[in-house]
Amino acid sequence: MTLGEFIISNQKAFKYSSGELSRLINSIRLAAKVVNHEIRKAGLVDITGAAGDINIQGEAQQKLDVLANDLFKQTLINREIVCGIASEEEDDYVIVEGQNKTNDNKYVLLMDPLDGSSNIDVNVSVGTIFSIYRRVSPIGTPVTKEDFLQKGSEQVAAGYVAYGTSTMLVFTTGNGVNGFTLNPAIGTFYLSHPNIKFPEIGKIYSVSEGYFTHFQEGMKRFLVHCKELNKEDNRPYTARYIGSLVTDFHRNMLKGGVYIYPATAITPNGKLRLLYECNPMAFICEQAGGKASDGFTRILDIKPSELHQRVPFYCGSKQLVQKAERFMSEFSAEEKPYYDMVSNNDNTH
Ligand code: AHM
Ligand code: MG
Repeated sequence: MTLGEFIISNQKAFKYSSGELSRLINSIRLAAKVVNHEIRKAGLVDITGAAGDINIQGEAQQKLDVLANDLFKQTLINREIVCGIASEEEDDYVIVEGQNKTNDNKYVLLMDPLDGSSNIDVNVSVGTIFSIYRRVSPIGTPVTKEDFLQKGSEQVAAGYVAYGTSTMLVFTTGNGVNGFTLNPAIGTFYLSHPNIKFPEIGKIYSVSEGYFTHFQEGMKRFLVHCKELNKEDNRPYTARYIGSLVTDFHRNMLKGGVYIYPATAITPNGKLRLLYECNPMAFICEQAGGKASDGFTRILDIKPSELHQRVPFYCGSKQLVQKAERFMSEFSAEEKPYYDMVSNNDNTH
């Protein structure tokens, strides 16, 4: 079954079936194929000049994350399919107006157009993450910040594109998670992973342990626990950290594991962005039977206050996330204010 056929046959299962959401997913599908095409040429940059340089046609080359942002934005704007866009690459949200300066669309889209982009130069997989909400402000008026600052539990759809050894589009509309693999020869996504479910018990942990010294006590003890020998519990676990959220998440969802970007003494709110990294992944995670929290609280229950706010992120197989949370509440509950009270919502890395 192709993605196009899937969308048509599942239209009724989409939360809102006016066809608008289907058209929006279709637009994402198109943009994903264009971005995929650009990414697959990335290794040739060495021949035509590094990003930021002047290429042989004398044109300035765009960095791929900026290019991906423009491609997704333009596709959505040209098709007049959303009323607003927020992106990791944009300081503020973008109001999308139709040709007559009005816009009757009801959805806003938030995205990280190219996550893990520092991996591009070394030929490692990257991804696009997106999150879709129904606007809360009146239809026909310009979108407001409140349309974007909704709890993750209000998401209508969320997904990611993994540009890996193959290109996959994985998404949920609140009715399970399905994965589609691109056949590059004909440019069509096929349903390859229907109804994906996280293995409840995983064996993989994905944490950047290089920051160990900056972690809270609970996280340190959890990591020691992961490495201890315990046959009943299948330990020691396996460490896998690519540093590309989409790729780490995707592997863990298929094989069973937990991804954690915790609070550190240097980055008290972690690194990842709540609105367009953690919320969409948390929605997919829960829809696949997994669990996502900030170590204490369910991600989807957090009321956002800023477009680019960061949050510690624990996400994956239920039992592993629960285990990490137990270590956090036993040893770091006292330290929790160290994440709550320090504001680290700037948009710089
Ligand atoms: P980015 O949005 O600048 O690409 O940062 C997000 C990425 C995630 O994909 C990845 O898991 C994390 O940053 C890696 O960070 P670190 O290098 O600190 O481990
Ligand atoms: Mg990112």
